[in-house]
Amino acid sequence: MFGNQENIELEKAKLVFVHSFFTPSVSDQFLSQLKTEIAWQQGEISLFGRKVLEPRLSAWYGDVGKSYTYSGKKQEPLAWHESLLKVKSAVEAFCQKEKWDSFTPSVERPFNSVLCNFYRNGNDSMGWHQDNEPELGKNPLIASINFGETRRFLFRFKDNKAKKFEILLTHGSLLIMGGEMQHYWQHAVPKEPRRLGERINLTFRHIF
Ligand SMILES: O=C(O)CCC(=O)C(=O)O
Repeated sequence: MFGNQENIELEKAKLVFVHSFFTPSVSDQFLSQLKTEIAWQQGEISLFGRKVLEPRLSAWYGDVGKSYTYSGKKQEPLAWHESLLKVKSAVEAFCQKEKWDSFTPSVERPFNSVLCNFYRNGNDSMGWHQDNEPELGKNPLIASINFGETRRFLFRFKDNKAKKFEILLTHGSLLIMGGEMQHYWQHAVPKEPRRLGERINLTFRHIF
């Protein structure tokens, strides 16, 4: 674990990327367990006044009462299960060793929730957004784990979209977004129709 760590300083943001946070064989196991154990659902969003299905499956897990409202929908948490808790403790142990600046209040406390996303193939995607809902606190620390197909993860500066950055999220990798990132930067997972494989992403969060 923890091979190939990169610390990336962006304007108003800190990123940590660990290419091989989990080994390929451990990652294979998590991928197949999570695929069957998570209660995947395809949610609906409103787009220009029309209800459309989200281009991916998702599920929200967490401590009792830690609900999360995004895209206009309130999600009540499902109860943690073993695979999610195993990933969570590895990620927490890593985050607690790292130095995070004072803009990141949640690092002293464990993550208490996770948004799980399942991309069935390269036609599934996540549009531009910021993780800035009020229940995440002022400057959230978001830890994102990836299993399965490699996908591009794009960043753009909100007030100057020409400022961009991108990273390839690979099988077993960990990406942590910290600092003031969610105020100044948006992120997205674009469609990549040539990528055929399945991908699971878990973003651990702290809900206040
Ligand atoms: O699938 C990913 O890597 C992105 C997930 C994401 O942006 C989110 O959960 O807010």
